[in-house]
Amino acid sequence: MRANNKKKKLSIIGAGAVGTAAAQWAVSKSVADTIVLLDVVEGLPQGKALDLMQTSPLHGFTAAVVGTNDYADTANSDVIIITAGLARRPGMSRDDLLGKNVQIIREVTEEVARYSPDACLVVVTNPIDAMVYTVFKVSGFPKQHVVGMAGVLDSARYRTFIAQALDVAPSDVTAPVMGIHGDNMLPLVRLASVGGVPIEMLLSREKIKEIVHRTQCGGAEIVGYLKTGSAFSTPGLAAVEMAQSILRDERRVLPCAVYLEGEFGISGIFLGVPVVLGENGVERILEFPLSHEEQEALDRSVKAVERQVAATGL
Ligand code: TXD
Repeated sequence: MRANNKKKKLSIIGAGAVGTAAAQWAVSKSVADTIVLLDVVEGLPQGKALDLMQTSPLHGFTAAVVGTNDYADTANSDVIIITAGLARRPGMSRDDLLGKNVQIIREVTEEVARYSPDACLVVVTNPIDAMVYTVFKVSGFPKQHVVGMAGVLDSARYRTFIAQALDVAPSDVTAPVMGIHGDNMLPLVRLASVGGVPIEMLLSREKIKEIVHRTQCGGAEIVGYLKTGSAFSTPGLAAVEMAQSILRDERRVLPCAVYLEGEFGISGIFLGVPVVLGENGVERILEFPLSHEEQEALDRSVKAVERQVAATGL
């Protein structure tokens, strides 16, 4: 981490389940000096921000937490996490959300871009790979400043299931996920390891298959339990991990949906790949040779994302 004494501002658009969790994690991890929570619903972000602010004596944090319906309050943010939009209900795919959320995302992007033209935008709203593309096109921001959150969450799920199967500390599991945030995502088996030992040497093929499948359906498993919404704690923390790496120039290597121009043989769409996140946003894409099967799986992701992007009408 590099020293940087400039005061930092993080805004979170959407004070729903994920936005609120993100605000809570951002406060508890003290990632910024000012944290703004914005929603269209009057009173909702104000109430939630006030409640969070009142944790400060217990937590001992000094950040200001502001709840608002006015984008002027987000002005000059360093990072903006966008969670506004509808969430899935049982039986709904992420694609079912597309039409409604593309409208919401257009509006939100125009406003945040107007007030914070230099910000890095971390997009969470589903279907993520198409929504982050929408944000990129509507904002006109450089590609380094627009990034989608999905891989950090999917990888956290993958790591959790591996850790449970081997009864080891989850933080010692490395397990990257690439591709679309959906059934065609690619949890990489070859590169998953525990303390540096490949999981293929520790777990049976059947067990690995089961873990990969559970990771791919990880979102639906939670929607199935919750019924009225989708996962929020880990998505909120995943978005904050990304924001933190940018705000503090940590240069974390995280799987993120970024705009590809030839990397992995893919161009013109956002897709999950390993990237370095630092003060300039996407500092670098870590490109490496894929096996034939991995490339095939990634190509299936590309097709699915291209279908989504076509449906945005952009
Ligand atoms: O991995 C991932 N990327 C995801 C994505 C993981 C979990 C959730 N994911 C998606 O995030 C989910 O499918 C949704 O599309 C978003 C937000 O999920 P959340 O669970 O937080 O949804 P809520 O609780 O319904 O909150 C959405 C909020 C709600 O308070 C609305 O009033 C607000 O968004 N909203 C708006 N805010 C500002 N401006 C506009 N136009 C607006 N429209 C709705």
